[in-house]
Amino acid sequence: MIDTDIDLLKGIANQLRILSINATTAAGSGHPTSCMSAADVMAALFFGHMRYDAKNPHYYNNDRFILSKGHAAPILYAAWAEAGLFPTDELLKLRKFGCDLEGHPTPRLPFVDVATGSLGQGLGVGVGMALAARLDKLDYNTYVLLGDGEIAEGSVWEAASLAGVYKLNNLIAIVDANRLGQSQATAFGHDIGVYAKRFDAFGWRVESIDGHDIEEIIEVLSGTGLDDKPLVIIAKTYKGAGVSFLQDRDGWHGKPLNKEEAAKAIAELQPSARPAAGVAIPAPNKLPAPNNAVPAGYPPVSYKPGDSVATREAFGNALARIGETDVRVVAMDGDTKNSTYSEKFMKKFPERFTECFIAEQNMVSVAVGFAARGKVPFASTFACFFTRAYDQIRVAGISQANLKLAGSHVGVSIGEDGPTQMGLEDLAMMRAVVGSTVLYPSDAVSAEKLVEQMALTKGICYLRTSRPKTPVIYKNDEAFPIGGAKILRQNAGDKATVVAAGVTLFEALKAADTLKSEGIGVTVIDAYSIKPLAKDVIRTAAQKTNNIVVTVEDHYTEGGLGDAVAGELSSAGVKVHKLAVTSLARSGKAEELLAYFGIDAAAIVKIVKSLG
Ligand SMILES: Cc1ncc(C[n+]2csc(CCOP(=O)(O)OP(=O)(O)O)c2C)c(N)n1
Ligand SMILES: [Mg+2]
Repeated sequence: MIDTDIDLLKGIANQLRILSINATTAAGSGHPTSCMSAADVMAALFFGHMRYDAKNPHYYNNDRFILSKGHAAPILYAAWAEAGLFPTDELLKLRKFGCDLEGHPTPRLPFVDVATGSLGQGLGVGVGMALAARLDKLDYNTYVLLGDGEIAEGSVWEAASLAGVYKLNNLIAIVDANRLGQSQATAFGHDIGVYAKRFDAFGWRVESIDGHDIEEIIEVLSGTGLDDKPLVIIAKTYKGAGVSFLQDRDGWHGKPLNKEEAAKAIAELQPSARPAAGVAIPAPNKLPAPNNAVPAGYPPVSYKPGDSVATREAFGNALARIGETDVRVVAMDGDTKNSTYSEKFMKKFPERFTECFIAEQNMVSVAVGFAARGKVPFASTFACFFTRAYDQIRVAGISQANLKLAGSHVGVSIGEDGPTQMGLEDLAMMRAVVGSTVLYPSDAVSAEKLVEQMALTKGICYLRTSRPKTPVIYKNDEAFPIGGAKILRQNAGDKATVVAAGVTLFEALKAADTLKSEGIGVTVIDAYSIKPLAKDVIRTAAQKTNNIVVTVEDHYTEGGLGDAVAGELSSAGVKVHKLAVTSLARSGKAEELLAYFGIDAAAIVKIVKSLG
């Protein structure tokens, strides 16, 4: 343990309060009182407990700190400035355009691993990081600071549950229990016992303390890792602590002080404030660096033409295959691994697989945590269930997380299970994520090759896989670059260009055969890369078919393949006729449903014949 100077830490806490007030007053916005309740905890963590190289925030064995209550960003920035990473003057640029000290933390800053501010997400990310530490045999701890209002989020309890299940004694949650939320008191106010009982029930070691008593904070922090449970510190605090006219007052959330108020507040804090300069921050242990090497290549794919394999099964095969040479690959699932086939990876690499149970929001956060530690996480479940983790996916976009998602059981082609199990909105949802890549293979070879591309492409990549078996149509050495498409049929004089992906590609091929027998030619394109779309390939093909394009997809009509094609090509004068699921889906046989919703070969034949 560090030889702790409690008075110095108390002084640093006030210094952090002053810096937070000054920054938010200069910005004219922000959350000073949310910073102030956490100041003693922050001072104790950053200058009396955590081990890290303050000059190198990315160092692989630094303790990690996640500010889950991201609106307290100014105090996080102040802590790193006081730790010597950058001059404290910079703090006065808080929230200004062009400055990376944004309103809520983002990984534009070197000391921020993941974006926070959408409350309830930090603990799940912390679970992922704590699991990554175990996998990499590193001894850093992961600390997550949460608000008491924030822990009303269900995702917090998904994370708390998994941390308890996996006995993550390298994970520490600190709840800044300041009694107040944004618009009123929290549901339980200062009834600390409620929180204590809840975390206890989830398998955590609970310490309830006075969150303004540095000695107590340091003492309970020193108990980190003493048993096999994650540790939660419920810190009873006061919002606006340290300033008489702010402390414990409702109505001050998210309000900066004006200049006069700031001067008054600082006059109260300054006498006991002390800069952190000269505080010796303990160095992390020197342990071997984790192996996160990009592989030189992957083992070959081997299917036989005529094999019938569902793309979801090819996804599982691919994960198990690329995992052999790509040590960065880890996987997680939400109790659907025998349906998504991620169990193929689990069986081969059990230590690199995390069962997240039926908690998809947390599964995505866990994956984001792994990604922040240099891993390439593949999280899989039914496509439809990613919708409930959409906020986590959205924020992962802001984090520019290297996150891989595989959604199976898409569209009405899943058949009998019915509409609650059908992913019919996933293309729209995933396309809208900033910086995302959206892929939709039709056969096993393309699925396998796209999984390789996902592992090698930075950022959020989504793979849409299907339930039914489909024939293998590509050769094992075919390449599937992101942003590409395959022209499978094309002849001079073709009447229309049919753009399809996944199961509807086979409907398009069937339609092409039928039409051919009637003397009508159509170009057929496999648009396996939905975002980015191979717009040049499609446009050039369309120009040869009088600018007539038919899109056909097993997805609701809004935001899917048809909209992607129309959006890219309308300015080129291309007319896009969309075949998609346009009304509420229902149970039935896959073929019946494709026919009923007008996305089968017969529907394609009909529309092509009807076109000018
Ligand atoms: C998911 C989500 N819902 C709502 C908000 C808006 N919001 C920001 S801070 C806040 C209150 C947070 O209270 P608490 O967690 O107790 O933090 P404190 O400021 O008291 O430390 C709310 C509702 C948000 N940022 N994220
Ligand atoms: Mg609060």
